Parts: sequence; structure tokens; C-alpha cells
Amino acid sequence: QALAAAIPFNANKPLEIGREHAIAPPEGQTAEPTSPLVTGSTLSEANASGKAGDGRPLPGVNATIQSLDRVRTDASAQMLTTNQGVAVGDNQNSLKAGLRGPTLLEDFILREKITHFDHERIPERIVHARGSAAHGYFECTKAVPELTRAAPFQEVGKRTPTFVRFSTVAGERGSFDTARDVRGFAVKFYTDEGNWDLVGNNMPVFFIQDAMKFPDLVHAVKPEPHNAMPQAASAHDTFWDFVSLMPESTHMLMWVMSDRAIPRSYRMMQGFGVHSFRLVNADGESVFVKFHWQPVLGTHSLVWDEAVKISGADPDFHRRDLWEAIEAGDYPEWELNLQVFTEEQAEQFSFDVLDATKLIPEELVPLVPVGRLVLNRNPDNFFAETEQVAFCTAHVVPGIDFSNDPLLAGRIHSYVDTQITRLGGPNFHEIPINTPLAAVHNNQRDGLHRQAIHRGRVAYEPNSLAGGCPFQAGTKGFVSFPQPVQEDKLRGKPEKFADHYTQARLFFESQTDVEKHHIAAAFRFELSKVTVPAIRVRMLASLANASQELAAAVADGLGMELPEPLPRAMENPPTPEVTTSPALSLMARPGNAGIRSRKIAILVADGVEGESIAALQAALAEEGAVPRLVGIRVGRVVTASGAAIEADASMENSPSVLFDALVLPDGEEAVRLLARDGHTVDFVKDQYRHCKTILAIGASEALLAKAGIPPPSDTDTGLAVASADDVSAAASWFIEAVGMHRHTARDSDPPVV
Ligand code: HDD
Repeated sequence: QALAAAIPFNANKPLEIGREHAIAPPEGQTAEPTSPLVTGSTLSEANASGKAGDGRPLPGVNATIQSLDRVRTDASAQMLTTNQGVAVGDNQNSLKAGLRGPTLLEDFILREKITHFDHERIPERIVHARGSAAHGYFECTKAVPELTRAAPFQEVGKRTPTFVRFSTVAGERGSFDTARDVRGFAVKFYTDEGNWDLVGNNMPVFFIQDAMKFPDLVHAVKPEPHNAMPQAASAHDTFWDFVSLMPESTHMLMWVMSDRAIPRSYRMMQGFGVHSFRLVNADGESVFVKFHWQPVLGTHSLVWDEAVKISGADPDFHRRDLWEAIEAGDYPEWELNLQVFTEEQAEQFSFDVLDATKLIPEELVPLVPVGRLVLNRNPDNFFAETEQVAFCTAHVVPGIDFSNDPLLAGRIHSYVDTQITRLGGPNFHEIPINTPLAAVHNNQRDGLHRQAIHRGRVAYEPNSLAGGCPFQAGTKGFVSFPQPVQEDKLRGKPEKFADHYTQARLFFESQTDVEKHHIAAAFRFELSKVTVPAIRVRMLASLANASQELAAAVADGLGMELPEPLPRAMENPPTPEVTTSPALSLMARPGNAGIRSRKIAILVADGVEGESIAALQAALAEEGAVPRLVGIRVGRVVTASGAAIEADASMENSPSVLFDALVLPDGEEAVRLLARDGHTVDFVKDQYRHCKTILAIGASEALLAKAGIPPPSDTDTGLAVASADDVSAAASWFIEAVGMHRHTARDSDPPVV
């Protein structure tokens, strides 16, 4: 108490070292909290960790975000200072000996500012450098204590704070969002029993089977080392050279050449843990599991021509989409599903569950929904949160364990290791976004950037001087599943790993015709960028083993003969359980969110019929869509009746590819002005070519003709001309048509318009 009286009271401090250890403020000193965390309703007496709350924050309350309040700063109404807190009088001029004299070495203010600036950058992630993230929570909707003792799954309604980062893989930090690529889907669960990171992708399989090959894969796909080209693209020699020599990548190539590799939005893609993991219950019993995230908005993708054009129009397309949806309160949501299976089941499968190039068809093991992930807050600072977050597959909690997947084994090492370089030392877990809500107590000490001030003289165990603390948790702590192992040490692969083509074929055969065409077109495009003919031949020879139909289509597209299939590692693979799995088609999960958050362009120009536009805007907004008036230029537009409306975008700054659907307005004069602007034709053509919904009202029918668009027909479900008198019927048609997302009857290769 005497000691406490001597130290000024810091209301934030008790939270860092656990509530029960809090030093009461000495008499006369205020105990008013400076951080909302202190008063936060998440802190209950039953609080397991001293920071975490009882796991059930009130709706809208997120314990992670509150704990981060401790380090949030806000400069409103504050003086500018140095890093030492010294107020700075002049932030414009360096200190000089005379106005025209030399700048002085003693100018510590200048030097501090420049020095800090010189060191602002940290190494970007070696893969997944380009990413965007958000805070949210995971809510348990089906408790499964019989399967796992992992904290997030113990009780229906329990919420676990999460931070989620989506990413592309190959591109650098400043690359564009809509590259053809795998997307990362990494989820950090701040559970009551420590952090659990589920570091997945939007595809359920991977290119390689063993971590030994990961550096080779990444070196092959990254920009070529001599000239650092191409950026964020697999369409180059070294990638196809490598994969054509690695037949195990064929299944993943199918996914990457499908439209899954160009999602419409991070909010509209699935996520997968990829590997088989283990769930372990309180009795130590274990089953295998695969994790699946299903987006509530359904799975939707771009088309290639659109993705290419978006790269120029808005390189931040996915980042902006995620940010804007959350700012608008349209919180992205996914359902977490488990595919649970036993060791005995696994032994019967025609494939090996330890092989990350294989998936488990849903027909074999159904999905069980157990919870929902909601992202409801954007980060305050990109660097502090999105850039510094460190996901590691090694971060598991009691109840979750690894399988023997050799790819996973390498990952368990790689992620922690890479953070040591990227984040500058072994204390990256103390960076606020990475700190668990569960208390951290151990005898690890020191190292670069250490934040914790460990008290006492004991940093070893066993000890008597600290009463044996921190003590081992025994079975309350993490206990590895005691899987028996007794075999020779050797390098090699289990036999079923050698079946490289059966599931590649399964994937291709499960696609709709449009999807199959897009896959063939993607292979054609990528291989057309390959400059060494032998690589194309080898790739086609490999592909022929998966699908003659596909290989022939690609060969035709490249003006080549179809070569003989490559010799296979396994001549007679086991008969697969299923030869098609409809769930593998992107079309299998359209979602039921209607047109929520879909962006609709309504073209406007002076003389536009304002009433029909206003009626449509209202009807669309009612459905949760985002209608925008797009003009010849931004700013004021005068309607036919003389009213003023504002165009908030122009065809120049927001081209067609940034919108999901198009309304062409009525009004003779407006149509005349729009027809005169070449952007209009591009706008309409691209909407048509990308199979989007187009509604032309009244006089604007002429714009369709000008763009060379065939008149509406029964086969085209996404094109209509409406009379100006019946806008409400037109609005209903439009809303339904936009809800179909794309009108693929129009899809043609090459495009007819
Ligand atoms: Fe990885 C980052 C996903 C295989 C090594 N990986 C990284 C990220 C995701 C994945 C989503 C970005 C995390 C973030 O947002 O910060 N990686 C996967 C998946 C894989 C996979 C789903 C296969 C199933 N990765 C894989 C292997 C290795 C790595 C086999 C190494 C042996 N991955 C890394 C890494 C990265 C990484 C080098 C780069 C930056 C980072 O970890 O933090 O350690």
C-alpha cells in the first residue's frame, strides 16, 4: 500500500496485468478510468483472463477492439510534439545558422522526424503481401463440446472476437486486387484460451503436397527474378514451367483457372482451412475436420475481361468494397461449417486426407454449420492492424490439433519464423493486434521491442522463489493428441498421393458449361503468355490426363495439336466415390441476399427525366442496393423539368466495370448528350459483354442500338426496354434481374459485342 501511494495511479495499468492484481488508487488520487475498457460491460467477475470478458459481449461490443483502445491515439485538439512528448513550435523550417546559412546538426526535431520516416517501411509478406482486413466476431450457433473442447464452440450464442485478413498471393503490397490468383482468408480468433489462427484460402486444395516445395512454387509464380515481371500474375514462363513439371498441381490449377480466382468481392467467396485438422474433446477423443466458410451473400465472381479493366479503373476494388460495406453497416457474414470424419472413414477414402491437393466431396462428408462470422468494424490504422497482424498456423488452442499433412507441418514452422524478420523480432505477439485476450505468463524474456515489464526475479521454472508460478496447467492446458507413431524415418510420399488427376477431373466435370468455357479460356490466356513452346506442350500433355475435353479446347485456342498425355505416376488410381460434385460449381451457392450492396449505375445528363430516375433510386435503395448517378461529368445535372440533381460519379472516373448493373434514363436531350460522349458506348458495351442487367427507359433505347446491342429477346434475361409510364413494373423486373447477378446466355468467346 505504501508503494502504491508513491506511484501515480494509472487507470489503464491494472488491465494489462489482470484485474485481480490491480493496485487500488491511493487516497486522493482519482480512479476515473481513461479507457473505455475499464468500464466496458465485457468485464465481468467471471472474467477468465482479466481482459477477455466472459466470452459473451453485448451485441456491438468487441473485447479485442476495446483492449486496443489502450493504444489508440487521437490528435484532435492536441499540440504537435516530438516522440519524447516535447511540443514542437515550428513544423515548417529546419534550424539554420542564419536564414541562408547551413542547417544545424543539433536540430533534433528535424533529425527525429527524418529518421523515423526513413524507417517507416517493414518487409512485406513474402506471399499474401496485398491484403485488407476487418474486425468482427464469431458466434457459435451449434455447440459441439462432444467434438472439441475449443472455447469458441462450447455454447450457443458465445461470441469470440476475430480479426480477418483477405489477400492475394503473388502480387506485391501495392499490386491490384483483381489479379487472377488464390485469395487468402485468414481468421484470428481471440479465444478465452488463447489465439487460434485459421489461415485458409478461398480454394479448398493447394498446388503442392509437401512444404519442401513451397519456396520453389513461390519463386516460380513471383515476378521473374531477372526483370521483376510480371506483377501479380501467373501468366509467365517460370510458373507454367514449374507446374507443368509438377502434376500434383493439376487439381489446384483447375481452381485457379476458374472464376474463383477473380471473386466479385471478398464478401462473396468461400474460405477453406484446406488441411485436415483434428478436433479433440475434453475426454481426449479426436476426429478429423475440414473447415469451410460459406458467404451469406453467395459465391460470385468477375469475368476475366472485367477483372482486367477493373485493375486499371480501381486497383483497390476489393479493399474498397470491403471497407464501404462495413462503413455502410452492411456487415459481411459467413457461416462456418465443419466436415467431420473419423480416422476409420479416412482410411476407406479413395484419396489420402493428408494430401492437400485433395478435397473431400460433400457427398461423402456433409457440412455441419456451427457458427457465423460477422465483420463489423474497419481497422483504424492500416499499418498498425492489417499490416502488423501476424497469422500463424502454429497458433492453435486446446481442442484444435494438427494432422500429419506434410504441407501443414512446414507451415507450422514457416509463419512464426517469417514474422521474426517481418515484424522485427520474437516479440511480435506483443504488437497490440496480435496480443491474445487471454493472459500471457511465461518465462520468456527480453528480445527486441519487448513491451511487458515482468516483475520479480524469477524467470525460470521450476522455482520456489515465486511459489512455482507460472505453473503448468496440466490437462487444462494444450495437450497434443497422442497419435501413435512407429515407422522408419524416410523421405517420400504415401501411395495415394500419386493420383494427380482424378480430383482435377472431378472438379472440371462438376462445373456448368459456362464455367468450363471460362476455365478453358483462362488456360488459353495464361499459356498464350508463355514464350517457350515446350512448356505449353508439356502443360497440355499433363492436362490431357485430367480432361481430354479441356485439353483439346485449350490446344485449339492456342492453335496447337493436342499432344500425347504425359506418363502418369499412378497408372490405375483407385475408383473415386463420386465423379461429379455439384457443390464444386460457383453456381451452387447463389446466396439469398437479393441485390444487397450491389452497385447500380444510372446514367444521367442534362434533360434527363428526373421522376423515373428518383422512383428507381428509391426502389433500389429499398432493396439495399447502392444506386449511383453517373454523369458525363460530376456535379449538377438539370432535369427535363428544371430540377437540379447531382451526379456523384462520371463515366470517366467510374467506368462500367465498377457497377453490377445499368439503367439508361429517359429524356430526349439527355440521350442526345449521352450519345455524343464515346464513354457511353463503352459503358453500355461492357455491361452487355459482362452479362450484367441493363434497363433502358423510354428514349434511351437508342443508346443500345448505338452500342451495337441486339434488341431484347426471350433468351436474354437481363436486357429490357421499359416505357417511361411504367417505371414501377420496370423496377420490379430490374431488381429480380440484378438478383440473378449475370445473364450468362449472353456469354460468348470471343465476345460478339
Ligand atoms: Fe501460407 C502467408 C494461406 C501454404 C508460408 N498463407 C499466408 C497467408 C495466407 C496463407 C492466407 C496470409 C496471412 C495474412 O493475411 O497475414 N498458405 C496458406 C494456405 C496454404 C499455405 C491456405 C496451403 C494450404 N504457406 C503455405 C506453405 C508455407 C506457407 C506450405 C511454407 C512452408 N504463408 C507462408 C508464410 C506467410 C504466408 C511465408 C507469408 C507472410 C506470413 O506467412 O505471415 O509464412
